[in-house]
Amino acid sequence: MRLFLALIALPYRREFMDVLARKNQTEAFERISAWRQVPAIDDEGLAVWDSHAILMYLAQKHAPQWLAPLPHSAQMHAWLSVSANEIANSLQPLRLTKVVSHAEAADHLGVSEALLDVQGLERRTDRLLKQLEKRLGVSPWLATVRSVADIACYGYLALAEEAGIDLDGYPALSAWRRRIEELPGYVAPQHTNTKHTGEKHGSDLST
Ligand SMILES: N[C@@H](CCC(=O)N[C@@H](CS)C(=O)NCC(=O)O)C(=O)O
Repeated sequence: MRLFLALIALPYRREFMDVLARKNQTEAFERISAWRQVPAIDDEGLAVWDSHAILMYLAQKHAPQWLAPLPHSAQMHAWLSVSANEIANSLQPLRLTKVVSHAEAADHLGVSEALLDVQGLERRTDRLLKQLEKRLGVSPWLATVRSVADIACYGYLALAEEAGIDLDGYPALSAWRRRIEELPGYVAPQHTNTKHTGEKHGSDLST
């Protein structure tokens, strides 16, 4: 979200929400985010939640050049869905297991520590990376033209190294990352380098 706001040069005020410490579990936050999840925005009294809904909303309101026109709009929605499903169920939780303790990751994902299937997450991440490499080997952008789908998917791909992934074997995916990083206004994601101890909570889980 920070990245898209920077790319479209839209001023905003940011508030950090510490979800690992469950600071999101309040009725006040629910008024902005129905599921009490980050990210969510308050645009002069209009609450918009879910990263994909926010990207679409901001692009429609301020930056229509980031919306793929027909027929590519179908691919844009498909890749937004990949971000919400395949990435959210592979690379995103895999990274979590590396940047916080396994106990915290399991707690955040709503499973017992014994059921935290890191190998399963690695397998799903591997499939995701292969699909992305295949797509980006034939198209510079996920929806053929540059769109909010690239930004949605980039968030956790930018942090792949934090999930213990080396993208050396994925040249098309790496070139796509570099294309995004060369866009005017680009800001790098905030990296998390230390494991949580259980006492200190400050990891920014949303991109
Ligand atoms: N589909 C939502 C998912 C958001 C989501 O899962 N947010 C997580 C952090 S990355 C969260 O707020 N978790 C806290 C909780 O569920 O209590 C989106 O893409 O914005």
